[in-house]
Amino acid sequence: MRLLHTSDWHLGKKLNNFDRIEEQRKVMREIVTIADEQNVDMVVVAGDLFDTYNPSSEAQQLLYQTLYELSNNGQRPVIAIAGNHDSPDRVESPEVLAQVSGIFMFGYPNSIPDNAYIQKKFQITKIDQGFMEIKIPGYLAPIRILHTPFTNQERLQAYLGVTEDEEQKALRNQLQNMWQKAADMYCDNAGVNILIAHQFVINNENDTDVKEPDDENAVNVGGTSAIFSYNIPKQIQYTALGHLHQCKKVGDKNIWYSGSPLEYSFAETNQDKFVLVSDIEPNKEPSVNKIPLESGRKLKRMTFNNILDATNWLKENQNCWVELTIVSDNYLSHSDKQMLYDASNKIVAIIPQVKTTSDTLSAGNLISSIRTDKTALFKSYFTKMKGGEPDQSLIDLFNEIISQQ
Ligand SMILES: [Mn+2]
Repeated sequence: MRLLHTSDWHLGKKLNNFDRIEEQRKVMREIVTIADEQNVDMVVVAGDLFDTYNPSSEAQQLLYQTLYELSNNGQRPVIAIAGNHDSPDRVESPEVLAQVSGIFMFGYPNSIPDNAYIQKKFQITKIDQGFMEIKIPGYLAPIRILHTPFTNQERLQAYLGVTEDEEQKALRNQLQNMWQKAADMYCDNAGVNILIAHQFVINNENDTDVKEPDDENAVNVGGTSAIFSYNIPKQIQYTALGHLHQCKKVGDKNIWYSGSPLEYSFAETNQDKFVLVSDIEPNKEPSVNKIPLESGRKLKRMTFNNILDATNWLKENQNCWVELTIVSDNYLSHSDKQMLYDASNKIVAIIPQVKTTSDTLSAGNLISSIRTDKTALFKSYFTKMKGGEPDQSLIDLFNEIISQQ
């Protein structure tokens, strides 16, 4: 059985004020082409389908169109779950239309597909809360799928009931119990056993090299929401995760983050992007293949000591999104900025870095100015960021705003 695993599409996501829907259309098309060329039997999208709870209509249209194309006219099961960026109800709302195309959209950990809507191009043999077993044409073994959209402790307790035991209360223990119960009931080695989840999963309590994506809402606040690889039942042969934007295997079992299809923040600079295509057979070690995605633009963080070098580089690198740092003796002039913006229409930010002067603010006098005078603080901040003092009209404007608070 061949599975395509992708996640973190964040459809509708912008880079500062720059729209990326065209890039998203291209990379969605690339994923559909890979699914067809690789002849995959099933597709999993492991959460963060949209970037926000209220995505634009073009982002919604792109999601439905892509899932439909991936379903190959209802012959290829497609399973999409909600991430922490998605509204669980919104993810489930097209259920009636989705299921006749063989697409399953789950918003909650106890979601169950409604059998009434299923068109029988493939067979659903068992369903339960957070679980389904399917049979696809031409493949004998049943495919068991544990599907757990993003959940936090509150959501999980609402479905599973409150436990008094402190240790059992931890999210990872609750998830472990829930998964183990389903695995013991449905997953023997006569079938293919898969878990789909959108969580922060690390190898164990000592695994410190994993970071949540930049400008993502962190889900692992204070370390209490991390799931460990050993919380996943032994019966599970392949875990398809979403949340981290880098393609990554967790520990030495087949627990995988596919990563996002595009570089979404400057912290992802130089991360290659992939989908994972895996062959999974009952009672065997899966073979996992990373297939590169190439249609996205690169994000570059560049530093230059003068405007000329910067504009030359920009002219030669028209295809990347750029965060530019310009190191200089003074504050950047309007005409300097204009030259840079004329050289490229993909400058996301210009950071002027004025060479250190003797009156650089220290943390100590910053704190004392917060306590004394907001205007003085504003002046120092502006001077530090822009390399020159604000003029009187700006100070007046600032004072006006402050007086209205
Ligand atoms: Mn996420």
